[in-house]
Amino acid sequence: MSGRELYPTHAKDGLTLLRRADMAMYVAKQAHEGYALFEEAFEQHTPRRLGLIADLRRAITTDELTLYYQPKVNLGTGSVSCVEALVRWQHPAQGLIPPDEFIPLAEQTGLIKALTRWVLEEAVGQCGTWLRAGRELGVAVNLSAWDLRDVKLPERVAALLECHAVPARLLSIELTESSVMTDMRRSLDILAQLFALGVSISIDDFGTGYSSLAYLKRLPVNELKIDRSFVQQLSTSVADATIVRTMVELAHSFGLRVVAEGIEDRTVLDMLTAFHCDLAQGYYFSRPLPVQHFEQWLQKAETCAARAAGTGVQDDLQASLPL
Ligand code: G
Ligand code: G
Ligand code: MN
Repeated sequence: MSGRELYPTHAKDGLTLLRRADMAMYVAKQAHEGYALFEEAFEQHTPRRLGLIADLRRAITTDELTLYYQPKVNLGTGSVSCVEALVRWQHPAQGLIPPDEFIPLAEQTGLIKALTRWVLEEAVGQCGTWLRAGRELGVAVNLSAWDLRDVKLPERVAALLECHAVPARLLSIELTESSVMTDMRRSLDILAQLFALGVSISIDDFGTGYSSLAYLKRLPVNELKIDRSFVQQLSTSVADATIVRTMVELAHSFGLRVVAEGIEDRTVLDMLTAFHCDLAQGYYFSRPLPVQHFEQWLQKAETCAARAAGTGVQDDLQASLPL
């Protein structure tokens, strides 16, 4: 990479160029990479963010991270067959920090690899615990673009499943289109290995990317998750209703399962059922909850469903919201 390519794109004056090169070096060192190119996002490294990076490194190895679980409800049976695991950070001084704030930091510094490893270990462990308690519940984990460049990932996932005696079909990996596109060739190779293990692959935020169709036939995929931006105005926007109905048909014609996310009311749920959507996830059923609260919610939902057997199961799931 010659200097000419960086100037004047990365800065117009020498001082800024040097400062930005310095930031890139800092990021490269943190990520244990040979080099990094400056990105606008690095400018957001305020002292607070730099402090958080150091704290995050510690948080991954101590007990500060935790997983919340949100159910995916099967619209055919009204039962919960899987959950999405969503990471939270209980910072000792700053309280609960949402993933939107620390996942980008983890990605910029390379800490994401250790974070994902922790999330996978915890989620597969929990899946095994449920399984041995007689509850077969699939668990979905979110991966970032960085994880798809990690050639060791498939063998680590295989070892993890074996260690916790969890069948691969109970683990699902959620990826966004853009994370797959970042390095298509390497991502495809890693995805193919995960798929071959029997792990389920899900495309998250479906419909928000640019390349929606061409890659569907090339990727090993089991499930599409329709982005909540299309779902939330389903009952008021004719265009969104058309888009969602078409997406469900498209997914089914590829032999894929469809999940709609962001269901917040009954009207939207009824429309999705009419569209033959397979699974639904959203605040209408439950917010993401810490494991004990999720288990309480699930128990209540099942009790209500059993009591009202034959009547509207979804009503009962919703009525049993614990929070
Ligand atoms: O509940 P919610 O605020 O949890 O999640 C916000 C965003 O953070 C979502 O886009 C979600 O995909 C992402 N996210 C949540 N948990 C994880 C995780 O364990 N790994 C990665 N890479 N992203 C996550
Ligand atoms: O991008 P991904 O789908 O992984 O992220 C899931 C995110 O969606 C999490 O932040 C979760 O808290 C959020 N979420 C789940 N259900 C709903 C919902 O019904 N409404 C809204 N606004 N957000 C939701
Ligand atoms: Mn997700």
